[in-house]
Amino acid sequence: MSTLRFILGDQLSRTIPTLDDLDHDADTVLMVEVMEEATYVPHHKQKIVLVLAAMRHFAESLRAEGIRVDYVRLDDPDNTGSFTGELERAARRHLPDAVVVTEPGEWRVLAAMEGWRRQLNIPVAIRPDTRFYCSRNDFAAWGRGKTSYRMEAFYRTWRARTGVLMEGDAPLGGRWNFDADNRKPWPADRAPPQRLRFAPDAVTRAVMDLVATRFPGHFGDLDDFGWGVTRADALAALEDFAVHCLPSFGDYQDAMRTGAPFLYHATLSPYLNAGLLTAREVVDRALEAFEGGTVPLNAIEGFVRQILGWREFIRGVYWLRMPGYAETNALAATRGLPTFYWTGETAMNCLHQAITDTKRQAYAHHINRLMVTGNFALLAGIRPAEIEEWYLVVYADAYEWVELPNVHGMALFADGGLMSSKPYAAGGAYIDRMSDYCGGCAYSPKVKQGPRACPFNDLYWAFLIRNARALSRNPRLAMPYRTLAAWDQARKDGIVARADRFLDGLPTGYPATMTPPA
Ligand code: FAD
Ligand code: DLZ
Ligand code: SF4
Repeated sequence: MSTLRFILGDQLSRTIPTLDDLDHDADTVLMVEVMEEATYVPHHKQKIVLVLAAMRHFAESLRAEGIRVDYVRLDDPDNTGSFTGELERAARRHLPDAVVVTEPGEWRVLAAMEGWRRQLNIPVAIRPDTRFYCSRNDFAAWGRGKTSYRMEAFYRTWRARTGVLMEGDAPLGGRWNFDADNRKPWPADRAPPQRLRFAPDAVTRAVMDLVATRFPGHFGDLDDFGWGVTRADALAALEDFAVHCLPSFGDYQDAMRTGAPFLYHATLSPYLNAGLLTAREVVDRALEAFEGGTVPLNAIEGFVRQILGWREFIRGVYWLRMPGYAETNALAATRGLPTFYWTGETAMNCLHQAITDTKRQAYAHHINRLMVTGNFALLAGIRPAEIEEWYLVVYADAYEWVELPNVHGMALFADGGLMSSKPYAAGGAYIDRMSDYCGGCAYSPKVKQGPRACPFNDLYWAFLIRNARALSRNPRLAMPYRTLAAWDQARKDGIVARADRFLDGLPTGYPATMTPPA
């Protein structure tokens, strides 16, 4: 019995179920570099480099174990360009008795996988992905009967189930949530920490050349590529984070600072999502640091919440609600995406900084994603599909299972509150409090009208006015709606007119230098 074991670019884990029961003598592992995966959205150049270089290294590590690997490169002249085409070709080469895969991270790919049995005419086993704390079935059981899902409730249940940061039935330290301690702005005199980055090796440099030649019109710079591409790199990044950054992770979790995109964040999501690290080993290493006494409770709880809470919850919502989840547009948002999302060329310094960091590093931390680029898209009423595509393109860690609920549900409220109790809408004062961006901006959050007025302020109030029917009864928005109720109609009309004038003046669509999606 020979089995063809197909491993995708975000399944680079030795523990991937595809490799369970591998027969070294009879089986072949298949890995394929295909144009379809690089172009179904025009991914950031660094994301393509990271995935392809990590795939090549992973294949080598399997070969070093004596495993037979059939690896198809992007520039193979016979490459058909798709998972399905390459699997068909490989099945003709190897004549396997069966194919084994692990469920993918995107609905689009699962739909293709489900056709493989018929197309290949041999058994195809799609195994559940066991690299998460919460299986799709367990999440479905937890969500049964609920009309909305809340991360906090999920997180408490899973803390109790796993025993992480628990003292018997109670949360360690007497509280489930230390978020209130985790909102310190970055002190002006504090230097950002030096972060561990990785110099590209020969394999990575060859992929960088390939990407520069084949995808010149994709978003993003290659010059600063510093991501790890091997399991050893990912473990080193985890170690560096646990020792040097985790102790301060909580305090400055929401802070933003010019020219310092990483601060004390883990920068581990590209490795977790590609499979170079598992959630359990990241949480276990963080807990070990906490037990060693170097990490305060607000930091470890804040970090565990991100992985055991948010990451698992987001994945659960994606698989429970897809494919219909992507189709909702609760706030009827229809504007095109401003061109500055691709170029970074805008006088709004917060957006300029967040987008420039993103171009340079294929990274921005959570608050930049949520409260700068996400907040603008929410307030401006950008059509969900357009801004969702942007998020899927620009980040090294972006795969639809994690990108979509974060954007559609958390940033845009396009699901009407299925996973958030209110939209994350904010004016300029929030960005001013949490960053140093406003100091270097052509606008000021303190100026309410005229050419220096921060556009976020009118956009914020105009958003609430426009969406009053959908949002004014939300108890968590009672305060701003009370403020609005005290304003006369002429004042409100003026705000909406100024906001519309500002938005109507923004060019939309891809710049001429970029490749639109295939
Ligand atoms: P840290 O802040 O140090 O957090 C530690 C880890 O927790 C991360 O590595 C990540 O695995 C996990 N995590 C934290 N928050 C979330 C979350 N909301 N959802 C899922 N995992 C989380 N994350 C992605 O991995 N891919 C995406 O495509 C993605 N798109 C996002 C889009 C928007 C609009 C928003 C608001 C958030 C998005 N996130 C996404 C979540 C989060 O911003 C990133 O996981 C985080 O910035 C990654 O950097 P880090 O490793 O330094 O994270
Ligand atoms: C993101 C990506 C890219 C750019 N290229 C490949 C590839 O050539 N081969 C591959 O197996 N995977 C690639 N990936 C990751 C896939 O897009 C990812 O595995 C699917 O979206 C399923 O989650
Ligand atoms: Fe952003 Fe407004 Fe601050 Fe400028 S003034 S950086 S636009 S929040």
